Amino acid sequence: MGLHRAKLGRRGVAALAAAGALIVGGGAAAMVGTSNADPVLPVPAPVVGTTYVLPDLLPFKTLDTRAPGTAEVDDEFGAPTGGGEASLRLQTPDGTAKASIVSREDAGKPLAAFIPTAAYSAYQGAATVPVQFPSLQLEVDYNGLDTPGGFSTLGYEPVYNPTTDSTEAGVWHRYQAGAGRWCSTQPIPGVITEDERRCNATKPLSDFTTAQPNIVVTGVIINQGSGNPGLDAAVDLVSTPSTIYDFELTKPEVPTLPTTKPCEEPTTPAHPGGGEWGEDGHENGGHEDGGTNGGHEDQGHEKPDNGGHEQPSDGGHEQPDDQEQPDDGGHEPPACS
Ligand SMILES: [Ca+2]
Ligand SMILES: [Ca+2]
Repeated sequence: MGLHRAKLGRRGVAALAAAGALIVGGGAAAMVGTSNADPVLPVPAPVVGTTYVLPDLLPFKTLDTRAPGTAEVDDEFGAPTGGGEASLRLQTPDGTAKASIVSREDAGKPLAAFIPTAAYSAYQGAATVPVQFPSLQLEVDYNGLDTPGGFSTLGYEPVYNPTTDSTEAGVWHRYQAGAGRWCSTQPIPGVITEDERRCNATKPLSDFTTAQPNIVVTGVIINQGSGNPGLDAAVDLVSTPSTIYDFELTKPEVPTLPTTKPCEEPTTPAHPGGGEWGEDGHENGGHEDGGTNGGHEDQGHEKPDNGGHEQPSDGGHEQPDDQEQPDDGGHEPPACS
C-alpha cells in the first residue's frame, strides 16, 4: 500500500512537473501538506458526542423568559470554530427582559462531574454594559435528592472571571466555566453565606463540593437578564458531562459515499436525517415527531417477504474473473467477500 501510494505520488509529481506546475526544490510532501492545509469542509458533518439543538430548542425548555427577551437559534453571529453555522441568539433589549432555557438531561449528576467539563462559547454583538455576556447556570440540590430542600442556582459569568475570560465584543470566546468561579442565588452552608448570595461572592466549584459532598446538578441553564439592557449576544457549544449542545438551524447530514461498489449490497439503510442521530437519548420521547410510532423509520427496509434480496447461490453475481479491478483495486476495503 505504501509502495503503491508512493508510486502514485511520483506519478503525480511527474505530471505536475510536466505541466510546469512544480517548482524545482518543492517536494511531494510539501505539495500534499499545502493541499491538506484547508480544514474547511463543504458540508457540515455530524460529530459524535454532540447534541444538535434545533429551533425548537429541545431538549432545552423555556425556564424564565420575560418579554421583550428572546432566545432563538439564529445565524446572525455565526458560530465558534467547530460549532457549525448557527448559535443560540439571546436578546434582552431592556433591563427587565430575560431569556433563560434549561436542559435536564444531566439531572442528578454530581456537581463534581462539571468541574472538568462545563464550558461554553459566547459572542457579544451589542451591549449597553460592555462586560456583560450570557451566563451558564447550574440549578443544584446541595444536600442531595434524598434530603428535602437544598435548592439553589449557581451562576458563571465571564465578568466574574476576569483573569481567564475576555469580554471583547465581536469575537467568539470559549469559557471553561467548570474551572472558574461561581456564585449562588441562595446561601449554602459551608460555602456561601447569606451576605455572599446573589453574586456578592464567587467561589470555585470545588468549594461547593467540599462543603456539600452530596450536591447534584438538576438543570443546565443558559441565561441572559434581567439586568442586561441592550445585550444582543449568542451562545454555542455548551459542554456538560454527557454531551456538547450545538445550536443549529438544521441537523448536519451524514455525507453520502461517493461511489457504490459493485459487490456492495444495499444493506445500509439510508435514513433520511441521519437515523441514529434522532435518538440521542431524549427521555421524554417527544423530541422527534415520530416518537410514538416507528413511522419515520423507513419501513421499506423491514422484512421483505420474499427472498428477492438474497444473493442467488449460483455465484452468478460474483465478480467475473475476467473483470479486472482497476489498478487501485488493491486499496479497496475487504468488504467484498
Ligand atoms: Ca435536596
Ligand atoms: Ca452551532
